[in-house]
Amino acid sequence: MYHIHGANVSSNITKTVYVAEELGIDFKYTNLDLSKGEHKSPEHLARHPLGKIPTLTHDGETLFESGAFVDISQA
Ligand SMILES: N[C@@H](CCC(=O)N[C@@H](CS)C(=O)NCC(=O)O)C(=O)O
Repeated sequence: MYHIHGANVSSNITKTVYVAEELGIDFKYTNLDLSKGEHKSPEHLARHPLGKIPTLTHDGETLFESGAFVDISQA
């Protein structure tokens, strides 16, 4: 299953979720609380070295850059 980590803050997260929904991808969504610094936790820094969201994890690999999610969804 795909796993998106995001936060309710911007279109970068919204478009990632929209693309996953539009493609009918089975995914789990976890909302990170930026005010608590959850995006800078060691766990999230292992997914994204700059501690940003959104991230897309699948089979132990994590992708980031929401524009890249949109690009690969069109492949
Ligand atoms: N170009 C990246 C931008 C990622 C980005 O800057 N995300 C923001 C939220 S939209 C973020 O993580 N902000 C928290 C921070 O930089 O600490 C993308 O499109 O995924």
